[in-house]
Amino acid sequence: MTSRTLDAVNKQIQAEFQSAYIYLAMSGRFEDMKMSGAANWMRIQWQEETAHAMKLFDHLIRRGQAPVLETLDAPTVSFESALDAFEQVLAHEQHVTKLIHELYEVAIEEKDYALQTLMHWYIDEQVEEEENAEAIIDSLRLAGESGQGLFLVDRELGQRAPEEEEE
Ligand code: OFO
Repeated sequence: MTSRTLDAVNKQIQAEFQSAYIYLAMSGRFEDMKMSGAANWMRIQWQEETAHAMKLFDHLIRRGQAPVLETLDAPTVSFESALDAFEQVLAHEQHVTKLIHELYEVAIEEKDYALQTLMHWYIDEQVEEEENAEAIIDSLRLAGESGQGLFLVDRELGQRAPEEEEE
C-alpha cells in the first residue's frame, strides 16, 4: 500500500467517525425534542457509521498497516424541525459520497486492487444512504411539521433496527 493510499484511507476513517459523531449529536437533539423515533434512527445511523469506519480500519490491519486516528470536530447540531435535520443528513451524505469517490480514484491511480474492491461496497452503500435520506424527507414533507402525520413518521423511524453485517 502506498503512503498516498494509506493517508487517504486514514482520512476516510476519520470522516466516517465524524459522521457517527454528527448523527449521535442529532440523536440527542431529537430526544430533547421528544421525537424518540427519529432519535432511534439517528442512534442506529451512529452505529452504522462506526461500522463503516471499522471496515476501513480492519482493512488496514489486514494489510499490515497501522491505522492513524485523527481528532474529531465537535458536531454543530442546529435544527428546529425533523425536515431540516434530514435535509442536513442528505447534504452530509452527498458530501461523503464525494469523499468515497475521491478515495476510489486514489485506489485506481495507485493501482490498489484490493482497496478498489472494498470501495465498491462503500459506493453502493452511499447510494443507499442518499436514497434513505431522500425517502424520509419525502415522508416528512407529506406529513407536515406537526400533528398526526409527524407522529406517524416518527413512529416509523422508531422501527429502524440495526442491519445485519454483510461481508
Ligand atoms: Fe458512512 O455513510 Fe454516511 O456518512
